[in-house]
Amino acid sequence: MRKAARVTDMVKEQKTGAEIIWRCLEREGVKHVFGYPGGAILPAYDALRSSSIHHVLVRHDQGATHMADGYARASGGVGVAIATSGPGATNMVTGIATAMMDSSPIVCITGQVGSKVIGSDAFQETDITGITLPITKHNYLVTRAEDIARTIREAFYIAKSGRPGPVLIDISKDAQQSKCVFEWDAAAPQLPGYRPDLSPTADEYEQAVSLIANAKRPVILAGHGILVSEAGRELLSFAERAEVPVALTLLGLGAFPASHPLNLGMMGMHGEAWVNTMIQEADLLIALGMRFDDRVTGNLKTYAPNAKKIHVEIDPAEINKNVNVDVALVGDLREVLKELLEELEPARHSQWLDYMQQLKGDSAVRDIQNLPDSGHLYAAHVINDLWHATQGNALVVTDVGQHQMWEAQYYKHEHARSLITSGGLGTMGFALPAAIGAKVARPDDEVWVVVGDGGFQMTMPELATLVQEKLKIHIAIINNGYLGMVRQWQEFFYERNYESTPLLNPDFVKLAEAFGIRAAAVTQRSEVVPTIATAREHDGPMLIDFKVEQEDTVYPMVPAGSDLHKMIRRPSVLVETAADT
Ligand SMILES: Cc1cc2nc3c(=O)[nH]c(=O)nc-3n(C[C@H](O)[C@H](O)[C@H](O)COP(=O)(O)OP(=O)(O)OC[C@H]3O[C@@H](n4cnc5c(N)ncnc54)[C@H](O)[C@@H]3O)c2cc1C
Ligand SMILES: Cc1ncc(C[n+]2csc(CCOP(=O)(O)OP(=O)(O)O)c2C)c(N)n1
Ligand SMILES: [Mg+2]
Repeated sequence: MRKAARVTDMVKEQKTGAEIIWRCLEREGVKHVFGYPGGAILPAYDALRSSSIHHVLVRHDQGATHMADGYARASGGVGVAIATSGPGATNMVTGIATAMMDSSPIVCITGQVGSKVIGSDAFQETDITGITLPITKHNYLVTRAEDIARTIREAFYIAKSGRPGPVLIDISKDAQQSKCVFEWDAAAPQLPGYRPDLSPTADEYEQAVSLIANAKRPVILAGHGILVSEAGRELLSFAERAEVPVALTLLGLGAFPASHPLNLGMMGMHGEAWVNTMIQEADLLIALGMRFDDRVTGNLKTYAPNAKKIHVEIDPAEINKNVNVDVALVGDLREVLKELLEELEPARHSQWLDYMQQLKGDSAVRDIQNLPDSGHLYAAHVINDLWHATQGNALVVTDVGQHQMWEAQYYKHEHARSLITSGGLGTMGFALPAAIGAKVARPDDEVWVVVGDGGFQMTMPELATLVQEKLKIHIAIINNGYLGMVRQWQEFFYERNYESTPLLNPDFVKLAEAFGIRAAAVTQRSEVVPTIATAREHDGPMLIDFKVEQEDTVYPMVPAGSDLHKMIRRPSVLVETAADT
């Protein structure tokens, strides 16, 4: 009897490549995948029946990638998207580039034609590893079942370690169909050239501590890296001990509580005027997990001219890429902050903080929230009311455009991972699918989509996915009848030539109802709060079409390439109106 058992042990069980895909994903802890089937990936779909993993059927392969991305950003884990070869794979390109630009860890699995016909223009063949080479952290073409397990393990490791990013695995149909022995342990990643675990030297730490100790007008620039490395607590201790105000990038919002007295708000093109002014006048910038995007710096030649700069960053390629720095600390932010905290002496910068209050006061009189109610429905009002109603506790997923900037300005983010938005690529159509991914990751959280009337129409078929998955997600369309952000650029820089920006929109309420989603239109300010309340109380998803002021403008604005302090502010006539009241 015992002898028979030993013999069975020795004859290792064979599995198809398709089965191995699911076994590996299960071992990686994957619970949900987002995908769309087709011929070259059908063996994998056939083998799904033996898996505990839940497959979310999307309505467009691009949606699958944004959902995986939203899932990753909401959870801190890795999102998984699946598509077939050819058009399925190419439809993923925008979502992969979006994840790459924002360092979001996703693994995309695509089917490929049989290995024997690769290169023959076979039906639905496309060179997706070639196409995605510049927009993935790494990618693979797998043509043997024996290589699937190792590749999937490596892909997950690469996607989430170091600076996170998307990894694509293209698996030929015959690799999915053929059988081999599945050995998880033997498939451990072997990546000798890959070094995601760098750390600074003692000398570099010393230089940084000395710069911080000597600064009179320091500003922390906190970015997305804080959220990635889960360094929120360390950031808080650092800022409080050294008494340094914290400016945030768009992707860093939520990394430092909005209500904290040291929180400055968002920096950059549509950042608050006081934030940009303080950056320009600082004598030390402490950049933490942010990459000095051009939306953040404006004209590099005049950027923070009198400031020494410290850059804490995990990716050595980011050091001195856009802005030359005095000290670079290359490593994981949380680890680096912990080390810095050991050495950091308490300090006070009361004069500098008084100056901040003074600058804030000047901006407050220009703030639309403080202006008399003109009877118009402004997007800023809608978002401010949404913030009040949800007490800042919702997970908001925004699209790209003016509404995205108003959300960043008027929804005060208290918590990490409470805003998901496409920053680097600025991908319209991101919000709805990304919110679906986020809700799948955090089913108990209140999720709001804030989306423009233009961007919504790019991925609105995913409403069907939302309904099929029975997800309670609320959608606030900020409907200004324009491709608003482009219209704003035309207003400022193209003599109001509104070429191709007015939108003829469908009836969004009827559209939602066609999907079985409750919906309402709002045209008056008085209806905003009650309609938001109705949505929150409703036992299911709800779409609200907020018909807002059509030619409204996001202020302040630093014109692209201009000096950061040269912002276009809200016209003075409004300031005078405010001062009169
Ligand atoms: C219409 C529009 C307007 C915009 N306007 C603005 C604006 O006014 N202000 C603004 O800020 N942005 C704006 N953006 C967004 C902007 O384009 C960038 O996406 C954003 O500034 C990038 O923020 P980030 O550098 O924090 O994040 P990322 O681009 O995600 O960079 C994060 C950095 O952190 C590093 N990192 C990751 N993990 C770690 C770790 N564990 N340890 C250390 N480092 C790590 C990464 O290597 C990377 O360099 C706008 C976007 C759009 C679409
Ligand atoms: C896929 C894609 N195409 C084009 C653009 C350029 N673009 C940036 S903002 C914008 C207008 C967005 O309009 P809407 O969704 O209505 O939002 P609004 O600005 O009006 O709030 C456009 C066209 C983009 N960012 N993404
Ligand atoms: Mg619009």
